Amino acid sequence: HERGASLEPSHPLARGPVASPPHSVDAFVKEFLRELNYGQGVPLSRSSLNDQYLALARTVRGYLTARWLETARKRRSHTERAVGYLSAEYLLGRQLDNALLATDLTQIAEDALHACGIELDALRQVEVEPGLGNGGLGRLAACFIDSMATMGAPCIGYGLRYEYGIFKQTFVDGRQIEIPDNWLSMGDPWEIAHPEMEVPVHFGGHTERYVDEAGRDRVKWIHGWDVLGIRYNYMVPGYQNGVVNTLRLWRARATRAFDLDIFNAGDYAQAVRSQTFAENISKVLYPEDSTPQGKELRLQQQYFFVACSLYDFIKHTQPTDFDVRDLPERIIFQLNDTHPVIAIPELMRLLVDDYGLEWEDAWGITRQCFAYTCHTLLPEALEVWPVSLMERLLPRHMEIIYRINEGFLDEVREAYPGDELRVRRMSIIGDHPERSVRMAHLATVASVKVNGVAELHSQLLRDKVLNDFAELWPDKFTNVTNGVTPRRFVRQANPYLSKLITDTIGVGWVANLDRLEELEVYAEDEDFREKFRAVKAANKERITRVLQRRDGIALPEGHLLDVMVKRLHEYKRQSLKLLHIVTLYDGIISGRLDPASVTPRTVVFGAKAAPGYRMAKETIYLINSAATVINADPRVEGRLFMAFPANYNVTLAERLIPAADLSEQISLAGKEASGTGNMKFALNGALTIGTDDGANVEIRRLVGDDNFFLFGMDEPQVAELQARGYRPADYYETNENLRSAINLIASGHFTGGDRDAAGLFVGDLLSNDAFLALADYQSYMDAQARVEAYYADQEAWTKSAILNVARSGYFSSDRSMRDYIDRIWHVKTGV
Ligand code: B1N
Repeated sequence: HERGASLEPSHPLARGPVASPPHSVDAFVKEFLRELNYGQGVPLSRSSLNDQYLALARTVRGYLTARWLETARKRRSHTERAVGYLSAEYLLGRQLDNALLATDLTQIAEDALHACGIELDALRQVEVEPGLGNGGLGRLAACFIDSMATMGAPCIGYGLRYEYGIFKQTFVDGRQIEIPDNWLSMGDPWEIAHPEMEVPVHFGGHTERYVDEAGRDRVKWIHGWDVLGIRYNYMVPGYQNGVVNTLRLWRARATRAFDLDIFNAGDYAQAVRSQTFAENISKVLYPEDSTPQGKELRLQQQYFFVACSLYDFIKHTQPTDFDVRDLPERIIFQLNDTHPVIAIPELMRLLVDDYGLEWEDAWGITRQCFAYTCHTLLPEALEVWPVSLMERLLPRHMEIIYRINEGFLDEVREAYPGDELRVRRMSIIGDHPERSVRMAHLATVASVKVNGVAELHSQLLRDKVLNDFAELWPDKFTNVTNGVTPRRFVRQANPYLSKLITDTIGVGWVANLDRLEELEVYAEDEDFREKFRAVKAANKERITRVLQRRDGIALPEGHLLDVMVKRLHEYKRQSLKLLHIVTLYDGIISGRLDPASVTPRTVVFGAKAAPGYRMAKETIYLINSAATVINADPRVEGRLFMAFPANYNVTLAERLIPAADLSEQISLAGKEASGTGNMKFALNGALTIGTDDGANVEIRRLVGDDNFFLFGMDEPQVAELQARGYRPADYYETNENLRSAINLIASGHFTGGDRDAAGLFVGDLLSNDAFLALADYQSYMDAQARVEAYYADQEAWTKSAILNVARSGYFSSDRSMRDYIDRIWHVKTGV
């Protein structure tokens, strides 16, 4: 990639903008109008909202650019180790507010736009959030890169620039319909494309052995076909610290060979079709959360972005005289789940085939360059790729995996002579139901460290899922409990609470969240509690306006706001939440429950179902159906209300979570690896009703039992019940309220008399109930009764809510990053 200038790189003119534009309203107006006039090519008087948004975004980006170039220059000039965060998903959310906050330009932008007759808030609404992730895993990646920038840690995020992110959800007659998320259609002002920086990526073909000049046996990969990786850069600003890191996402483009086909083959239409084939690789995000489908295109995506990223790191971020033997001193690649694990054989291929290193040397290097985070415990979520597919798509990588496995299994045999059963369990290659590569095993073998995402999860990884590996390498396993960025999820999402906090304990907490503990004493301060309640009330008013405008939903006033937002999955048990509401409703309409005795409550759901996940979609339909019937039934006397706004996303989360009183974290114990929504709610002063699962365990320990509604079996009890033989029908038969609620659903009461519509849901609960909703039902109902009683005492509730905020500083993703840095990465921080 030729540089285009003849000036020395050190020449002042060659070094980029010397400084950002001044932080003043006048300067901002000038920059904004320049972007509008010269960038969009319109005068203010004829500009559309989209013109104005794009100009504003570019203006703010302009303020970041000098810092970004400076951060990159500093990083190039010394050779300290960096983190290469490899993730197939980044669920970034809207960028504008975050960039304004990072540069401390919010007020200036507001005033400057005002001078132009524009409301900042109107432009905020124009931004389409980049939804390049499914749920917690993708959002975690976004929080982590935010924290690394804020801590001044050297990090490049690598991923895929999907043309279509997570689908847009709508409801038609209560059923989920997916609409393609064409997020780029209005232009993305935050990305910087480099179409000239193409990275070649190869697929298919076969391998050949040859002897090189030195007489050594070597392997050549004769590729079947190629694509090009096109680089897109995004700035990742630290919070008011002058650091701007890089997120680099890759788009697939056809090679010129494809273009040539147009002339050679004579079949123009076919040539264009094959171009589309290559470019399909970065077309769409797979919408399965937790249960990946073994689709060929998905493996292509994984290899594509990882191959681009390794190549880019070695060739474009390191000096030209860089020696690959020094890689471990320069980089640690963090594998965000198994999705990027193909990077391991790819690095081996680069070192052995391209750089000519001996196998053992290459393996020694590779084993120092990766660390692996596992995000699940569900066996069906552990990625495996059929050997047949790997051989066809990545024949050289398959050979390398076999060789890694040979060496590894020798190690196992040496440690456990004669234990062939263990060897088979641990092998990177599995036999059932077909020969396949177990990506979690490959990751564990090659990584410096393997971590789970909450204490319980890491313990279960060691004791169950990866037990053999933990026995062989006990020191390899560690825990890093997840966290969330306080910039987006407190400071931006909850400006009222943020102001109250700053007024009370001063500035500085946004980048040092432990300081929230200074709020603890104010739980006893009546005046503070009053203000705290006023914040909640204001946030409820705000979400009421948002849902009215966005969804036409009219929230009732004065209700307990009970929120369950997360992907729709059986293990998360939205079904249990539905059973709770239906039980209350059933009690009221059957006369067993006086509506006047029911705490007025609004339950808000937000959840997308994977498009092919039938049970999840039936559950959505049932929730919507129940909402329609319950909300319209006068016998309820307005004491229960259900809302299910479609298309729950980061933007809605930012509005909804600060308004919540009650956070629903009710997964079956042992199934939710961590959860991160749970942390966002606690930090915004909601009380949790939850099981002993994932990070709930740590939340409860920190906020205290008195400020958390625990229910349900714990993980050992679950394991015990399942070993005994779980029979959901037993619970149905012996629990009258439960039976009556299920019967009401089965009767078709909510589905216009259609019993079949509820059939799948009810049938499964009674005969299967893989996630033991019925077993935890009574305990959940009892806990909800405790919620009602406690909520009646507003002073006590407020105290608990304040203590949740004061004691949740631990859940900052800054703390998670500190833990990764100290235990795994060992990189330097500071600006
Ligand atoms: O990762 C989050 C955790 O907080 C959640 O508990 C966990 O469920 C989530 C395949 C996944 N685990 N696995 C996925 C997503 C997409 C996909 O294609 C798996 N997501 C999680 C952050 O640690």
